[in-house]
Amino acid sequence: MMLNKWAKCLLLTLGFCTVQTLANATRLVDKQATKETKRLYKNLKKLSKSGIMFGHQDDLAYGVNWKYIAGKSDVHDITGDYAAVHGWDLGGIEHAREKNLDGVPFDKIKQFIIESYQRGAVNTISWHLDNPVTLGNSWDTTNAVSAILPGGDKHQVYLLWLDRLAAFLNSLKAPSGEAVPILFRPFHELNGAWFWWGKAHCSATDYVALWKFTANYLQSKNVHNLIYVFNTNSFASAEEFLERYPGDKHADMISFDSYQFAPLNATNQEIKQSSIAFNNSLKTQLSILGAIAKKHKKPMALAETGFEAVPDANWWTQTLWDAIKDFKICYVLLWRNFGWKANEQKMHYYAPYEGQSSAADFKEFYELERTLFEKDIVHKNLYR
Ligand code: BMA
Repeated sequence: MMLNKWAKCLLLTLGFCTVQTLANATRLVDKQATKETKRLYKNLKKLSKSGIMFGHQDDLAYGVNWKYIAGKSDVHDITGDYAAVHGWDLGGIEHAREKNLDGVPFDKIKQFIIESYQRGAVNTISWHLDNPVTLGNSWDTTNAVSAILPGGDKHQVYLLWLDRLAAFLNSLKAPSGEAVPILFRPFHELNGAWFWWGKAHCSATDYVALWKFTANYLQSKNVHNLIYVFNTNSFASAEEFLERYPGDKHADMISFDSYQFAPLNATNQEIKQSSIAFNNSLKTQLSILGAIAKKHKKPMALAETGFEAVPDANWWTQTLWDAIKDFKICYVLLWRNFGWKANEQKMHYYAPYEGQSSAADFKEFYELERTLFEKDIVHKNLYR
């Protein structure tokens, strides 16, 4: 068939627009992102079609009743496989400390990040940094955001802290020389009231300014291995989720944190009730997030979740998986397995360990076709 000049022109324009739309959808905040970082981003979007990666905070460093045993992991003890996503926290790096706020040495974090990257897994980093005004911890809610922005009297302090953060991020180099890509989730749970960068303690304008300043400054320090993950805590509406969103050009992924809570002495029936309510609330939030993700063309994640000490034996398949299975999230990350918290007189862990009451159900969860652990993702070469 012969096409006239106008038809050809129209087809070319349409083709160009499609290519442009695809390019926009895979463009990162950091225009100079390394090629491994770009590939990971592109592959994460693809991967969400085949399943949901399982993640665990500090998984390789310690677990319930053990610390720093090479190769050990509570998840691996039950499933024979490692998590696909490893979460780490850099709280304390701002003071050039040797250990993070939970006592994990930064050189070990670095080693675990590099090793898991070499195996083909994914790493994500949060930053429970101290309050720059009082030097209290992240939970010291003295107003501080405006003080660290340009012109604020703690701006220089913040620059020093960012320099230290940048140096650590730049030190995450594989033996072959490239920087390990990181899903970076700073100033997380931003709509909560508990951190100094939380909603009640700074204006939306200042939060967004802090977000953009941080991303630009890190790039000016040659940090080009980050995928920027925007993160709220539980939310009730798209408006709430987006209230402090920095804009599509300034965020690569969208996510939220949501935990299940029940009183320590809850009866089995109360626990089941709470699991049903949590399952419903996750579904509601994920459907809102799904619509936002579609509109803004961003991959999405459940960046932190869990039910402390997992007192519900079928929680993995019946509550968590049932809630997330129909949504295109890239990953779900469970918080850390600390063990006995003496100051609070309770167990603090979110993934099961061998012998824990939900371990059998976790194994079933592992065996589901669409839950992705390390062995499911390594052959997909996420960095190529
Ligand atoms: C919290 C708890 C704390 C920890 C903090 C940062 O949810 O696990 O014990 O200090 O995260 O990792």
